[in-house]
Amino acid sequence: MTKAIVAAVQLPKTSDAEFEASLAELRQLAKTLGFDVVATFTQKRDGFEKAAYFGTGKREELKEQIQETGADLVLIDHEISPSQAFNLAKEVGAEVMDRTMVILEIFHRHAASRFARAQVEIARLGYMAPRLREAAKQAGPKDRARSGTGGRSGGESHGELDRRKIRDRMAELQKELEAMGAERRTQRARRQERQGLARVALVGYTNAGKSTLMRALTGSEVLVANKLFATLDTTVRALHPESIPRVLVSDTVGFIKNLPHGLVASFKSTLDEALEASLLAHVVDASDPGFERQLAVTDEVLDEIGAKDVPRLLVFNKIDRGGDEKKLRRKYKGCVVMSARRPDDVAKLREAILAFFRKGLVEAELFLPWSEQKMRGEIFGTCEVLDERAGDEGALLRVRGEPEAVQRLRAQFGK
Ligand SMILES: Nc1nc2c(ncn2[C@@H]2O[C@H](COP(=O)(O)OP(=O)(O)OP(=O)(O)O)[C@@H](O)[C@H]2O)c(=O)[nH]1
Ligand SMILES: [Mg+2]
Repeated sequence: MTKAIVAAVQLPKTSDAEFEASLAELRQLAKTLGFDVVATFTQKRDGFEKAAYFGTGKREELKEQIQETGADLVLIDHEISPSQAFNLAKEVGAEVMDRTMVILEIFHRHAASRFARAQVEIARLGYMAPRLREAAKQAGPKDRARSGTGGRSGGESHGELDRRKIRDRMAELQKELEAMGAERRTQRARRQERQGLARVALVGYTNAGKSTLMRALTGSEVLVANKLFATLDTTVRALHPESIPRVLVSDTVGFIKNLPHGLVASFKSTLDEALEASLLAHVVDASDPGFERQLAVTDEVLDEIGAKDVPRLLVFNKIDRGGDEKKLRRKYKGCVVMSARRPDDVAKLREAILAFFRKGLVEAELFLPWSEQKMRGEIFGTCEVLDERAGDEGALLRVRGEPEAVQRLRAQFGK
């Protein structure tokens, strides 16, 4: 198992609690990648050291700790520059990965669909390009000498050639994504035509329980795992048992603090589909001591991708594990506090979602003569029957449904 040291500089603006929470999260990310975290290494500093992130003395100390623990890898809890990473690695004698690289690696391993894989590859190439440039610069004259004997024309260095390959590959992937995007849009349009337009998207910080709720609400078998970024693709399923109106639920990729910018850009299309939803159910892990920060991060990312104005339902999940229900209700008006483990709570969430979509529904009284009983199936299929009374000549029904459907029935059976 790869042994890793989690390391960070604490800047003056970062509180101890925030710093600790972020380190804990990086340890969790490391675990997701299968690393064994053997130590945590920190330094308080006014800024990152320009050349190698940590100050000179601290780098010596880190080197010693690496030798003592036998660590292979240092994980830095910030995004650092290619030259800082390069210099630090060289000096301490272990590989260095920054937070962005760690997250990209998880996305890379978890990407299952062709679409997600292409998105992650673009983000990774965008991250790699300046790092290759740095490596080429460090290799210096030797690199150029090699390129002179390598039979390559035009005197291009390895670095330049690699960078051109990266650019070409990124352009190729971009084209593929656009083609897949067009295909997805047609599929989506067809799906919406078939199933109506009421849509809710489950969004939120990674590991909040979105996929678990997706399963509970729709009876589908999406992946649930106690890992960060278990879900990378948007899945869409209808609420099950079926509801009036029919509601489509989508499960989406989770967010995290300092989500690499390349990833925000490339996952925008995945999220776009979700953001066409009329309602965002923002799922928060209420049992996590850092839930407020996670909530704020999610709000920021949602703003960034243009979802600021989509109505939200705040869902505090995992309350069986901890959290102060009363306080949450007081502070966040209209929120749902629940546990995905309790069927009654899931039913409450379902009701809250339905209540949102029912706002646009209308009610009507219908009279269905006994001779027209074959229409019962259609009425019960398109509307919610609130009340039914039998009379001599037929049944009196009070129904609620989408304006169009109710209008059609009223034209035929209105009182
Ligand atoms: N105790 C408890 N655990 C829960 C609850 N909801 C989800 N979990 C657990 O939390 C972990 C993460 O759940 P997921 O549903 O995969 O989380 P997610 O939000 O989809 O995570 P990503 O796909 O990584 O964004 C799993 O181990 C779940 O079993 C809950 O209400 N209570
Ligand atoms: Mg998930």
